[in-house]
Amino acid sequence: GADLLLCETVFDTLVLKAALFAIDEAFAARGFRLPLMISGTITDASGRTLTGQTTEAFWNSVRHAQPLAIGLNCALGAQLMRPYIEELSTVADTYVSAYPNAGLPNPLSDTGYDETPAQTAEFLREFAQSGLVNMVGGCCGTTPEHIQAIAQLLSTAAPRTVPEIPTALRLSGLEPFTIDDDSLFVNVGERTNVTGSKAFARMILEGRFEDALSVARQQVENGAQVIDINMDEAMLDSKAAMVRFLNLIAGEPEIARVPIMIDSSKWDVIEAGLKCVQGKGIVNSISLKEGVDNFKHQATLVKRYGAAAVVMAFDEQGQADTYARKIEICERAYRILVDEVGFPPEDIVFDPNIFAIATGIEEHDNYAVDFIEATRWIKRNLPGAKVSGGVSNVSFSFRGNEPVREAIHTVFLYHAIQAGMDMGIVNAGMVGVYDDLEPHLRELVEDIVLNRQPVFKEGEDTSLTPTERLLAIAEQVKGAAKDDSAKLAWRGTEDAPVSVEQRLSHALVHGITEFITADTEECWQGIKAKGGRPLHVIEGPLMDGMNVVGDLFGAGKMFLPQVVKSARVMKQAVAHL
Ligand code: THG
Repeated sequence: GADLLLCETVFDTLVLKAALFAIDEAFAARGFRLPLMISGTITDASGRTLTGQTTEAFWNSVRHAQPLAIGLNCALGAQLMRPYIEELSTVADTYVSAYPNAGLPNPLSDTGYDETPAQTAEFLREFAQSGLVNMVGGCCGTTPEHIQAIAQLLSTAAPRTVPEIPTALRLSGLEPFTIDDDSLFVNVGERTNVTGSKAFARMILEGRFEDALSVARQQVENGAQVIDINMDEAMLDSKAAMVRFLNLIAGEPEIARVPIMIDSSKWDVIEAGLKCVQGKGIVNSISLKEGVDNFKHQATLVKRYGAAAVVMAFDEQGQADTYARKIEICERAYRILVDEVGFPPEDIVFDPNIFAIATGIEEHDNYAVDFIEATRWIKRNLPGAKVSGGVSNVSFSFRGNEPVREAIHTVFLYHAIQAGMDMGIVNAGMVGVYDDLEPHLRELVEDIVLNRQPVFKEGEDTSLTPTERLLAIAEQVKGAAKDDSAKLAWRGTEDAPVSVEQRLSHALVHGITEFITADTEECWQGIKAKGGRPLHVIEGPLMDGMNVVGDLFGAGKMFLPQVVKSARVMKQAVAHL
C-alpha cells in the first residue's frame, strides 16, 4: 500500500545501489513502478559521503534509478548542508529535497540540538528563495514545532525549476567524470590486466595485492582517467580476484577517485565486480555473441546496476573484421539497446574491434582503417554513443619493439581521434607526440595504419610491402631509442647549440625533469643579467613551453598522461625559481 519508496540517510552509495537494484527488480516483477525518492548524507565539512563520494559523483551513481527526487538529509544543519544542496540542484534533472538536522548536535541542550524552529525555518526559506529545493523537512533534532515553522514560512515559496541537463556519459568514482562532445580523448589505464601485463599477472597470482594496488595507483597518477581491470587468467579464481581487488581499491582514495572499467569475458566475473563499485563504472563488455536474448538480459542488468557498457562489434557469426560488419553489428546492437531495453544511448560505448596490423597477412592490412571508418560512421549515425578500443592490440605484431609500437599507437590514435574515437584502453607510457615522430618513421607507420600505397624514393626496393619497409627500419628505431647520444640531441652540441628557451620547451613537452633545474637556473641568470625577476622566467619561456603543450593537447597530438608529466616538469622549475 505504499505510495512512494524512500531510500534515506544514505552514507554508503554501494548499499544504496543494492537497494535500488532490488527495487527495480521488484518493480519489473510486478509490472508497475512507484515513485522513488533518494536522500543521501554528506557526513561532514569534507563535502563527501562517508564512503568518500562528492555530491555530483553520488548523483551520477544513482541517476539510473530515475528518482522523483534526490536530496540530502541528516548529519548537517541547513547552513552546512547548503553548498551540497546547491551542487545537487545544479546537476540533478529531477526534484531536489533537503531535510537537515536542527544544526549540529549539542549534548548540553535539551533536544540535543541548538536550532530553534524559527532559525531552521529561516535557513530553509533562503534555500527556497534561492531556487535550490522542491521539498523540505527536518531530520534529527527537529520537532513538530520546527516542521510547523518550516511549513508556515515556506507556504508561498516557489519550487525550484528542474534544469535541463545536457546528456553525456556521466561516470563516477569518488569524483564525477563526464564525457561529452567537448571532451578530449579519454585514456583508460590498461596495466591492471592479468592478460595484458606479465608483471601484474605475477602479482595477482602470487597474492601480492598491495603491489597490484600500486600499479593501479601509478595509472591514475600518470593520467589514467578510468582504469580497466581484468582478472581473466586460467590459473586464477577470476571472480574472487576481481572482488578482492575492487574492494581493496575502494579503500584507496587516490585510485577510487576515477571510474572503474570491469573487464572480463565472463559475465559472472563482471556481475561480481558490479556489486563492488559504488561509482558509475563501465562494463567491458557485452555483445550479441551469444544471441539477442542473452544480450538483452545482460544489458538490462547493467542498467539496473547503474553502469555504462562497452558493446563489442561481435555477433552470433563472430567478431566483425570489416567496416561493413562493424557498422552492421553496432547499428543492430544500438537499436536493440535503445528501442527494446531502454538503455540510455549516452551509456553505450561501442568497440568496433582494434586488431593487429602489419602482421604480414594481407587480410589484416585494412584493420586500422576499418576501425577508424567504423568509428566515423558510429559517431555520425548512432546518436549519443561513444567509441572506444584496445589501442595496444593494433601493434601486437611489433611486440618487444616498444619504440615502434609507440609510434604505431601515436599515429593510430591521431587518426582515430579525428574520426571521433572518444576513449581508449592504453598504456599511457607507450603513446608519443605525433608531431615529434621522426618524419621517415612517421611516414612508414602512416602507410601501415592508413593502408596506403607507399611513396618510394630513388633507389628503394619497390617490391617491399609497407610492413616490410617498417620491419626494415624497426631494429634501427629500437636502437636509436636506446642510444643516449641520440636521445640527448635536443640539448644541442657546442657546434650546434640549442637555446635555453628551446630546451625548456622540449623538457616541458616531453616531460623530462633531468635537466630542468639547471636549465631554469641558466634561463634565470640570463634574465637576471637584464634586470628581470624570477617571475619573468615563468611568464616567458616556461609559459611559452606550456602553451606548446596546450596546443598539442588541444589538437589531439598529445595526451593527458603526457600533460601530467609536463605539469611535473613545470612544478619543478617553479619550485627552483
Ligand atoms: N577492447 C576492449 N577491452 C579490451 C581490449 C579491447 N581489453 C583488453 C585489451 N583489449 C586491452 N588491453 C591491453 C593490455 C595490454 C596489452 C594489450 C591490450 C599489451 N600488453 C603487452 C604485450 O602483450 O605485449 C604486455 C607487456 C607486459 O607484459 O607488460 O600489449 O580491444 N573492450
